[in-house]
Amino acid sequence: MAGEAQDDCLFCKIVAGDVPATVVRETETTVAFRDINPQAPTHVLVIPKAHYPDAASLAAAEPAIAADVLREAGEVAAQEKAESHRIVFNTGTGAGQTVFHTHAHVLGGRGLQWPPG
Ligand code: DGP
Repeated sequence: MAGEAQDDCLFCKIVAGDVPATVVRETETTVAFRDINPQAPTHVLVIPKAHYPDAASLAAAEPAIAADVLREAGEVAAQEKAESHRIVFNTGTGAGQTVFHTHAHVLGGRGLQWPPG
């Protein structure tokens, strides 16, 4: 069923506590944890606890939870004192998505170039 945990999903395992992560925030619907391969001094991933493969499918099925993810991304930036920051949803392999469980990257703590590579 849509939104249900997937046995083969790394981020579902982090939600379940079966894979360790450095969690910085948690709500009823979301978890925020540090990226294992940080690209900036602040690099936190905000995920919905429910499994949806990308941002668009989450927003279509559960718009309130998509809003929770965005709000939490802002809260992470504030908590990290990253006033200037970037919130990114890579979508599709061509855009660099490697984990197919919706996640917002929150990047900050250094100057960020535009356009990204
Ligand atoms: P993306 O490439 O947009 O799908 O981002 C996936 C991110 O997930 C990538 O920046 C690295 C991160 N990542 C992969 N495996 C783990 C893990 O086991 N723990 C944590 N904390 N992050 C991970």
